Amino acid sequence: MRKKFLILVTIVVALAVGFVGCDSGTQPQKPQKKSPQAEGTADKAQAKKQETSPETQGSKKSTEASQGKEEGEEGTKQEEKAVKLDPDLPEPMFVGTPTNFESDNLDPKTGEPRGDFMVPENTKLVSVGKPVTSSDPDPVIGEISQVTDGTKTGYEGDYTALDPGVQWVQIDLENQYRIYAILLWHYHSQARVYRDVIVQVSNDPNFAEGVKTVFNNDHDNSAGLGVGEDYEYVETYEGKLIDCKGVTGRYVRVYSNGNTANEMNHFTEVAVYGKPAE
Ligand SMILES: [Ca+2]
Repeated sequence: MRKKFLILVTIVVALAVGFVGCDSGTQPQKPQKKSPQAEGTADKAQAKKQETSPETQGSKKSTEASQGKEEGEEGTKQEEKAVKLDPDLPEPMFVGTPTNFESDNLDPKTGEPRGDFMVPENTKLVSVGKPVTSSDPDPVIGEISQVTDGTKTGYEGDYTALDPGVQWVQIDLENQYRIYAILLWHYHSQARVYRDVIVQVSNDPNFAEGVKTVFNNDHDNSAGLGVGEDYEYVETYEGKLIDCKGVTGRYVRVYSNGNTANEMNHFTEVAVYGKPAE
């Protein structure tokens, strides 16, 4: 009896499977199949969709989705339109590729033109005249306010010099900014490499938390802030341009640890380019 019943069940199941198979067409697996390419495209489309505004996503029907996406992308492009950073540069103090210094971690692009650097439209110089503090409150030469006085020539008297060892200057931008570039000048009237150049951004004036490191060329951790992967570079009139990628913060701190000519830490100017953070 039980055997008959089992056979009956088997037949019924077999018929049912066959019926479903016929009903769904000759390629029952097709709807579940997706080529890796199609899958990738869908993922990308989904990712793009998430990048656009929630309003666009919510209000548009699927038939209007592509149109809505284009509008969203255009809107984003307009907001973040890139323009060439055009910093005010001082006159060069020497020409040619400098060689009279030692560095085992020197930027291989040393001596090459820097080229254009793009920033979002309406990015402004936001550091001039802003308050400066430092690890050495009594500079050997000059005043720490010279770090943001807008003067960046390589002449004597246009820099402040802090004691030997690891020292820093810190700028209070007085508001939070999205920072896109920092241009940094030490003493640049001769070819020099400043050691352990580390640039950090934070909303904490004590740099105890929320610290974002935007540049670190201390490749042997001699400053004790961690190993950095950036190159050492030679000071020139162009300043060192640091790509900050829109990092947000109110305070900028710049470290150094002597240089190839002497143990002092000379700061000529730190120029911060950004837009108010919303
Ligand atoms: Ca200055």
